[in-house]
Amino acid sequence: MKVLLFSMPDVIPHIAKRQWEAPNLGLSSIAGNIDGRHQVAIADLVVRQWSVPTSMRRCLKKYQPEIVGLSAMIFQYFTARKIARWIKRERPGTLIALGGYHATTMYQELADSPESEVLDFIFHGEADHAFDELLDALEGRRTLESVRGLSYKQNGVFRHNPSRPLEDVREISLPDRDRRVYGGYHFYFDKTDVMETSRGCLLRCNFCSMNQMYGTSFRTYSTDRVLADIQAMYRRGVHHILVADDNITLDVPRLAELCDAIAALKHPNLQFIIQASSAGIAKDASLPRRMADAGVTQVFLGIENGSEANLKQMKKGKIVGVTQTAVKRLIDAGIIVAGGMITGLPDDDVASIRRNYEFFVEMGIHNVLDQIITPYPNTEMRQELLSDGLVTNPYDYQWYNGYWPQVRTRHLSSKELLFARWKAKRDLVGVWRADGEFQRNFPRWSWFWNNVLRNIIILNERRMLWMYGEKGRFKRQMKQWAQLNDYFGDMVVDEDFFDLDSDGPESLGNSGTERDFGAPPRMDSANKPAFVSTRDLRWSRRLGGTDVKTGEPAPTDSARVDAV
Ligand code: B12
Ligand code: SF4
Repeated sequence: MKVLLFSMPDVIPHIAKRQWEAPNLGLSSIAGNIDGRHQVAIADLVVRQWSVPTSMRRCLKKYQPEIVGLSAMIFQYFTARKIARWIKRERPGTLIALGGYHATTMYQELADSPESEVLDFIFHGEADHAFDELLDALEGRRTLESVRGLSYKQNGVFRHNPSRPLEDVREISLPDRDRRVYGGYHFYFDKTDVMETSRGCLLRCNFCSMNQMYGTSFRTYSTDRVLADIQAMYRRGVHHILVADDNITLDVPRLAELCDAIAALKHPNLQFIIQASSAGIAKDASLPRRMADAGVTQVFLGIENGSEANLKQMKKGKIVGVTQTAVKRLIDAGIIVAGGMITGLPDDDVASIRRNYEFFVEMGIHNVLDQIITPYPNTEMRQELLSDGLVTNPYDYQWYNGYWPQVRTRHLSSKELLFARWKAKRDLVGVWRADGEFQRNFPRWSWFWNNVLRNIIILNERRMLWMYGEKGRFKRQMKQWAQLNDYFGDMVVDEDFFDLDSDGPESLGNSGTERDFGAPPRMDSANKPAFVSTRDLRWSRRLGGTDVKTGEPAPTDSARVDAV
């Protein structure tokens, strides 16, 4: 069959538009596991943001797909459904499948919504093998009913097959990056790609969607497979790699050995960004050095907050001390630290928000990646915020990307929260400078940024403040950022939300959109998380673990996962 896979173009305001444009790994993994008799093309629309409709039209014309697959996180679904409608209009016979995080966490609600009219298939969970099974079914070699993790239509109504057990990662072939139709992926203009060395996480941070995909589990790829993947990318001229693992530091000895094996490849200029937990990094004093030797130049640390009370609210544990240790050791090893921050917790006020930024700045974090707590569907955090009456936009998910506030705190309205965060970041972090490790790792880009772009931005900001004042500047910038993902020229934004002198709407989202997005998430009306009780138990059994609801040791296929 002819298959065309699209990832969505939507980006977030705080990862500057042209700074980082990475391919979607999930789609390459699906392509790598599809039988060779099918023709597969992958179009990552993130590298065609300025011409989405034209690029799609060209792809449809060139590849004449019989089935189109769309990959979307929650905030990207808004664009995905427009694309689905658009394809059905342009090429009515084309089948459309939706997969990824939004489909996985909300497949039943999506199936019940009017929007499901344009969808033929919804995948919940991993689809490395499931998509190939669907193609088999469409060619009559098996039944649709036998494809686990698939929802399909029968007489116009969606039927949901049982969820899929977690894949045995030994049976997942390497991603096929040759199926991509575009090039130009980059990180600060270095050619970039994405890989994984493990899947899953054993922690239970209550705002995270991840366990709805993998349950509470941790599966690791073999060192040979990881090295083969790196070699394949290196041969393609990729020297900069994002490791997509949720928490690569769960098994510290494995990570250290993996680093040694990568260092032994002796590939010059190989650079990695990894995501890690502070506790994992702090566990072994030799780890940052071994990571640096392997080429790890940047670590994204899930720090989230400097307040013990806020950390407790997010079920992050008491990590302030280990965070300080981890950050210091990484900086000492010459590694850039990008600190993930979550703000806007129920008891936050202007002072506590500013204290949190100070905490990050004092530690010497190079890059503060700040998000406002977001009530992602079917997460425990959403339940808590809803029952405390703090969610101001429960259903208009296009704004659920961590930048825009979907909540208020006990002291700040959503609008005040957005402004407090905007101002704290400007006052305390300021216009970022590419210093130290950044300069060493990206010398040309750092020079251009520090000497040219940064000065232009500072001058422009001064001019804007002089012309419009602080509130005016805030309003203009927010309006511009809110329209960042308007690829079809039809996005409606209520500007009053950014006007600090007007009472304005309570949130940026449209409260009338519930019906567009289907029923409220299942957990919104349930006492118990239905999702966890059915799927996680099945996954736990398959992996030989115990009931995740009891809090017993979680399932893993790695024998020596450190206590977390
Ligand atoms: C890497 C990553 C990123 C990278 C993205 C780079 C890139 N192009 O890949 C970066 C760091 C930039 C990033 C940023 C963000 N991310 Co992110 N990210 C991830 C992460 C850790 C891994 C994704 C990945 O590659 N997984 C490995 C591949 C193999 O799996 P996969 O993508 O899930 O694909 C499988 C299935 O989903 C399915 N599938 C996927 N697409 C499709 C399509 C079809 C047709 C089918 C059939 C199946 C299918 O099959 C695939 C194979 O099994 C996930 C968490 C996770 N573990 O998945 C979060 C995650 C996806 N991110 C998330 C979020 C919220 C964000 C941000 C909004 C956060 C923020 N505010 O900063 C931004 C938005 C980025 C943007 N677009 O501007 C959330 C999504 C929540 C949700 N409910 O939608 C996740 C789940 C993290 C979390 N802990 O909650 N992210
Ligand atoms: S450590 Fe990261 S991946 Fe694991 S549960 Fe917490 S936020 Fe999610």
